[in-house]
This record gives sequence, C-alpha cells and structure tokens, in this order.
Amino acid sequence: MKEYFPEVKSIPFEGLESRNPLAFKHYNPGEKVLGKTMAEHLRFAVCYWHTFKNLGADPFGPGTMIRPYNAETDPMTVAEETMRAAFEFFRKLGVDFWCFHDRDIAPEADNLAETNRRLDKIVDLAASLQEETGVRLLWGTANLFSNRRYMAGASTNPSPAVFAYAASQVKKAMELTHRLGGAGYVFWGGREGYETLLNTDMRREAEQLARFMHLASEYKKEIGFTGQLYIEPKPKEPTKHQYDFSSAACHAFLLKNGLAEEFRINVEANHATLAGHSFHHELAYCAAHGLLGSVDANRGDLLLGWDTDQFPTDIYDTTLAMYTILRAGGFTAGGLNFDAKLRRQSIDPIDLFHAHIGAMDAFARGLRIAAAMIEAGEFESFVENRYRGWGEPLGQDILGGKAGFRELERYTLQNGEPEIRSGRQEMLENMLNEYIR
Ligand code: XUL
Ligand code: CO
Repeated sequence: MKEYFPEVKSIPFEGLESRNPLAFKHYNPGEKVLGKTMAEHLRFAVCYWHTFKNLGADPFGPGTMIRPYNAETDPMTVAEETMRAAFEFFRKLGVDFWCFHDRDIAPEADNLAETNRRLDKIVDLAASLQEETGVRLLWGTANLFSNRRYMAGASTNPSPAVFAYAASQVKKAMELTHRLGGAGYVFWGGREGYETLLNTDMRREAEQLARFMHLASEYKKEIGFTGQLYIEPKPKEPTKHQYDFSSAACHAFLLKNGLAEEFRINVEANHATLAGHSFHHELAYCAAHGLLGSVDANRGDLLLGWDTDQFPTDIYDTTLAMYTILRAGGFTAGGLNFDAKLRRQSIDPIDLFHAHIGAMDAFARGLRIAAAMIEAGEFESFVENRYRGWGEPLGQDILGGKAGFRELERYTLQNGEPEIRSGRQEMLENMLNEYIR
C-alpha cells in the first residue's frame, strides 16, 4: 500500500531528556493524571480541512505545499488518496480522533444528488479506515460558507431556497456523522452575519437561525443520533459581524430560542481573542454556565487582527485552559481539536508532524501543571476565602431573599464602612509561575 508519510513510523514518548524533534516530551498517552490517562483527558483530534486541504494559499498568492495525495487529476481519486493519507497521519501521530466538514472529504458535484453519492463513497472508505485504525470521529460539520450560493449566509440568507439547500446539506452531514459514530456535530456560523446593516434585517435573520437549529435538533432525534450538538462562536471573519459572536452571545441566543438544553459550546482560542476575550475567559464563561463542550485548540497573533489559526504552543494558555476544563469536570463528548494550520513557508509534510507534536506536548504540559494546581488547591481556596462573606449571615440573607434595600440600609447604618481586602493579583500571578516549570 502507498505510504504518504514514509519519514515517520510513529511518534514515541521519549520524555524530557529527549532531543528528538519527532518525539513527545510531555504527552505520554497511557500515563494517569488525576485518575484518568492523558489520552482520556485530552481527547486530541486532527482537523481534516487545515491539515490535508489547506496548502498555504492566502489572499496574496496560491498554495505553496505540494502533497503526494494531491497528485492525481481526478477529484474523487484525490479524495480517496487524501483519506488514506489522513488515517496514516492519525495513526502515526497517535491521535484518537478526527474532525471534518462534508466538503473537505468529497468534492462537490454540480447537483446535490451526485454530491451526496460522492460523500457516501468516501464515507464508506472512512468507516473502514476507522475500523482498521481505531481512530474515532470527534465531530462532523457542513461547510455552509465556501460555495457562492452562501455568499449572504446559509440559514440567515434572504432567500428561503438557500435555507433549504443548507438544510439538505446539514441533513446529509448529520447522517454521515451518525454513520461514522461521531461523538458530536458542530455548527460554526460561516457567513451567518452581515456586511452592512443597510441591507440586513437582523431580527428576521436571528429567527431564521433559530428555526434552523430547531430543525437540526429535531432531525438529530429522528435519526437516533445521540452525539452532542455544539455552536462555535466567532465574532467576525468572514463577515464583519457574526451572530454567534462569543460564548455569552451564543448563550443568550440559545436561551431566548429554547435551545439551551440541546447545545453546548465549542470554544476556539483564536475566535476568543478576535472577540476581545481571552481563551481562558471563553472557557470560564462556558464552565460557569454548564456550556463547556469541546475546544478548537489553536492560537492567534495579537499583532494581526485576523484568524491566523496557529498551532497552540503557549504554556500559559494551555495551563489555564486545562485548569478550567478539569475543574468543570473534564471532557465528556468533546475534546481538543487542532483547528490550526501550518504557516505558508512550512511546506514539508513533516511540518505537519512537528506542528501537532508541539501542540499535543503544550496541552499535555498544561494538563500536568493544571492537575498540580488542583491537587494543591491554593487557587481554589484563595477564591473560596475571597467570597466567604456570602456563606455568612449577611450574604445568606441577601441571597435567600430575606434582606431587601431597607434591611441592607439598616445594616450599613449600623456597621459603617465595610472592610476591604486586597485581591492579591500579583501574588497569584507569581504563584502561577511557580507551577509553570
Ligand atoms: C472557522 C472555523 C471552522 C469551524 C468548523 O474559523 O473555526 O473551521 O471550526 O466549521
Ligand atoms: Co474552529
């Protein structure tokens, strides 16, 4: 059988002393941390779109990367070879999961029926490769943003016929995800937003989006798909304003439309920073509201205002992410999907290994550090102590509805100026640095 990554057999764990760039220094899949293996905690997934379909094109020039699985001219042969190359990569890297959009895995034909036949053929192959390798599907999704028909959005389009096309596409993508035993299904808003309010009816578009989500969750039940549905927030790009702006905006949308029970959030690090939030903030918001679902693990560049989708290597970020995820109970259906792409000059197939090894090690390190922080409990007890007044009579009376404005005024008149205490930010930041070794 053809080998697409002949330079690599598999990526071993060699530990801290190793200088081998094609080995893990921190990610030791079978090692137990807080009662679960690293692989069970981290649930790493490789994304199909950036890893196998992105060849380094940017607005200023075409792709720079030449891949052996792209050599044939027949698009279905390319699709099949790419699928084989992908599973060879998953297996050699040692990840348990993958993620895809419908249009990543099979080329779109000029009509829906033929497009779906092509998808069925490729999914047959994917199913047999899953069986052979034991690699599983973390989530599937539909690309409702590349084709020109979606230029004004999919479900939020001014035309119901485009809504219908998008619905047909999601129907199929959900069936395929179900067939591949996917643990989840993602909705990222694509072009669900606007370029100018001069041509946009925002209220109507939000209603359309809500209707679409209801249809999707009804269909999910109809076909017996038990995977988790996710919304992936992003504030802008490709549109100037995306309706699923941030976790809080998605939460409001879900609550308003009676969808909060059906959906969780897929937090993407670079989308958080585009929204003016930290990755930590978006995760903490989701954790606080029981919405934490899955993660698109990547990193932006704060000096560039767009979605650079770089591989995550920042240990502070991965530590705070894992600290928040662990404290929220860890992943159930979700995991860490590397929605990240190589830089345009990283043209060799081996760069795909370097990128993923670094990202997996960065999260493994974050996991270990976060576990140590949780075991020591210093941060948790600091926060608990900071709010202890709310467990005492005054706090309890306020929360329990026993104290209104009159009672609180009486309390203040009797007790005078409240005692105030330092937030100790610098001390806590120093403490964090002591864990990050
Ligand atoms: C776009 C993005 C998507 C979603 C899946 O910025 O993150 O790749 O993750 O559609
Ligand atoms: Co993403």
